[in-house]
Amino acid sequence: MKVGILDSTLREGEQTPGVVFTIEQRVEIAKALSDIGVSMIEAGHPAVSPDIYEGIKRIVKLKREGEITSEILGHSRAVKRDVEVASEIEVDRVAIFYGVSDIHLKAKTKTTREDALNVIAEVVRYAREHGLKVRFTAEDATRTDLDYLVKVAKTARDAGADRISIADTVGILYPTKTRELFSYLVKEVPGVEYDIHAHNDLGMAVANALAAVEGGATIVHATVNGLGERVGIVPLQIIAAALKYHFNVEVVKLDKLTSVSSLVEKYSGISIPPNFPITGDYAFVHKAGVHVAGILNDPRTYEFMAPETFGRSRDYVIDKYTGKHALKDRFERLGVKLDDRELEQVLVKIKSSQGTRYFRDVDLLEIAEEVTGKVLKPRP
Ligand code: HCA
Ligand code: CU
Repeated sequence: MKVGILDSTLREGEQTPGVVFTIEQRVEIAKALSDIGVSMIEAGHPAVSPDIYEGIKRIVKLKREGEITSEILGHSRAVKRDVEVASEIEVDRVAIFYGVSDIHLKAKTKTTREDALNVIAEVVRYAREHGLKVRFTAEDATRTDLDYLVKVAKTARDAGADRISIADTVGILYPTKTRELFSYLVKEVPGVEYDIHAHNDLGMAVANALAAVEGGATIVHATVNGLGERVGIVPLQIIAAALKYHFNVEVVKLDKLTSVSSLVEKYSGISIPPNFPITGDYAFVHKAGVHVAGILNDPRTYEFMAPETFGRSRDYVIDKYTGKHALKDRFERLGVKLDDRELEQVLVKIKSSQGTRYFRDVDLLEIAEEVTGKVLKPRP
């Protein structure tokens, strides 16, 4: 299966409310993304501000020097000025977007369907004349009349775009529909490759991205931690894990995802919740007695993949859901030997406590001391 990742943390991700990256942070993030092996980096929309312009320039320079290997893209409206800026900065590819649904044509560009095709053809050709590779983005593609979307794709292709991004701009797709849409486009408009840009408004971005890949998309847009407009797009860590699990493709170095996620948490100021898949604090932490007993026998009982794959380790918490297996294991790790009866007594105390969220190791030792009447020293 041929599939790669376009990471858009620096473009879509910076469109998260409150997120701004400095030039240095942009460069560091791009470097980290290239190091883990993303195929493409959408480094920003250079016409937006001088610091984004400068950031992309620095990233392009690292690309020239061989420090970054991913293809570097600049985002661009379908206006000549934006294309000129992208060309000036010498990105590898310009990504030109145009809202093609009737809603966008009426409310934003105030163009007719026919005129929009002319604009798209003209701007794509203009970019090609400037020596740029072109991805054309059909913005709001998923609310666009299908016959018209086919015309749009053909127009962009014939004008010289070799990639087309199908943007689910407001996140309304669901998987079966996504797969159908991509299969149809691949058949009706061959000769270009397709990207899926899936927003997460209905919580299905990752599922839609997988379905698009099944339908023939060869690039999935993602951002680290799922950043992006409103509720964001496909999180890089989740799609990478899903592609590995389902299709055995490693689109990035999986064991580096956690550090990249932390880097972007730090620079974006947006922390992921503990129950976030793959890189969240609890992604590999177990709780219920039955679960912990299971993983202590064979971790596959409650883990879809080993945490080590992602540079993480497994853990479990002790509270009133805990069973004897977990408790025994925890005390063994602490270097404390309790017999069955003592373990039972500790467990009774844990279960009869009310409202205690966690029992830390010190709490457990304290309870064990009460039960045994001995002073227990944990293994150093
Ligand atoms: C935007 C629009 C976009 C473009 C996606 C793409 C969308 O915010 O400028 O270029 O593939 O969601 O439609 O992010
Ligand atoms: Cu978007």
